[in-house]
Amino acid sequence: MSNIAQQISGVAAHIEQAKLILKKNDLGGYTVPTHGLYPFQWNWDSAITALGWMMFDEARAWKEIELLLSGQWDNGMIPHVLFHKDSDTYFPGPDVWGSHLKLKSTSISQPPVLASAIKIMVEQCQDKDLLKQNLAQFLPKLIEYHLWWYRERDPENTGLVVSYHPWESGMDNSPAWDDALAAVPAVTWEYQRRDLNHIDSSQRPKKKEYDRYLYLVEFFKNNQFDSEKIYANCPYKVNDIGIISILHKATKDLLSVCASVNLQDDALDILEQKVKLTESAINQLWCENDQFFYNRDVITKQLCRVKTNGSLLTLFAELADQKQAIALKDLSTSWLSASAYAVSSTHPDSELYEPQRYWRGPVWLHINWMIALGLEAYNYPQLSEKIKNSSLALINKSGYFEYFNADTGEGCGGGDFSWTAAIALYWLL
Ligand code: 9YW
Repeated sequence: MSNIAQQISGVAAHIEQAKLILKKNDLGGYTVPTHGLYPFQWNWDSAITALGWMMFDEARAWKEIELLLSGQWDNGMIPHVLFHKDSDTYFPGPDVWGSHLKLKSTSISQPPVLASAIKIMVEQCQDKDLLKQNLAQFLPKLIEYHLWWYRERDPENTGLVVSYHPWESGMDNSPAWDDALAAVPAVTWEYQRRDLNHIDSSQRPKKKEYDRYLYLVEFFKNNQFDSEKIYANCPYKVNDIGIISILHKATKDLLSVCASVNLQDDALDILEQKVKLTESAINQLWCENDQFFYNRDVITKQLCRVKTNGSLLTLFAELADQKQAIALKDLSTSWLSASAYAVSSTHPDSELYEPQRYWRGPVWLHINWMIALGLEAYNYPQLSEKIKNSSLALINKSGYFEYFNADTGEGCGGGDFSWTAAIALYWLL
């Protein structure tokens, strides 16, 4: 048990509760983020949740990945949501997305943390036969997934992939997307949101955002999911620093897992080149004046000048040079002191900060986990530890919520949440 584990009270009870949450959210091989609000399999949730399963049930952990990969498209994309079974508690469902594959899904992806989760799972796994068997099955699919990102989302080979939807970022209503999203037309048809049946509207995105999220969903469908047409005409295109960082880290992790099993494949050379390309391109997103990596609106070519936590993921990716890393470490220190607990999703000094509205301020544990790993990689163990401790203090105070009010630590969004439980298991076991 780690030091942190001893510091928070009732550790054994927390661990038991976290395991129970994963079991309760298990729908027979895949884990829903939480019942009701999110009744399907989400991409980055599942990757992180598999890590939680790995801490106490290895076979179940690999099963989570198997089911996620079962939704992979022929072009390599792993969708953001897999609609394994029908449910009427979530909107928009498969009909709105309109993909008619055998396993229905959305038509965008999500931050590709999967290969990074798998690298940690490989390190943790005790059952070597199970490991070998699963890797043989998964690695070719993961390679295809990473090739898809670079081929379809960076057709001009810039080193910086583009994202087409705030849902793809996983940070839906982040203020970083406000300007880019404002340029997207709103749908004019009536629809019934289901999220507001579960959660108070003060903790969720607004109608003006949903109107545009839905426009984009229809845009993909009306363009028959054709990558070239979408790249040419999508009214929303951003360089998402969170996705770019997570993809970069995951590609390096994938290459390392492939090397560890001596996998030979020409595609690995392509991935090596993409890693180098991103390393040389990343400074386009660095603002020397603000000492910060920003997201960028690819259509207007403007940086999105709001400080959100996605930028600290450049530490997780080890994309920051030493000088940038010092600046980001200093900023993380002051960011941490400005929030009551852990790193909030938007910097509390921003005028767009809202402590309980989803990605506009609240604290998310899985992001803090990645920031903590990044700080550790840059050799700032004390700050990394502080982030873990303040994150675990949230669970201690409020339980396993989807996210937490950054001013009060109060639990927000869905309860008994899978990735929150998974991160706790990773830290506590
Ligand atoms: C949605 C499931 C997902 C997360 C996203 C988060 C939210 C809602 O919930 O998205 O309707 O897709 O923003 O990161 O994967 O937990």
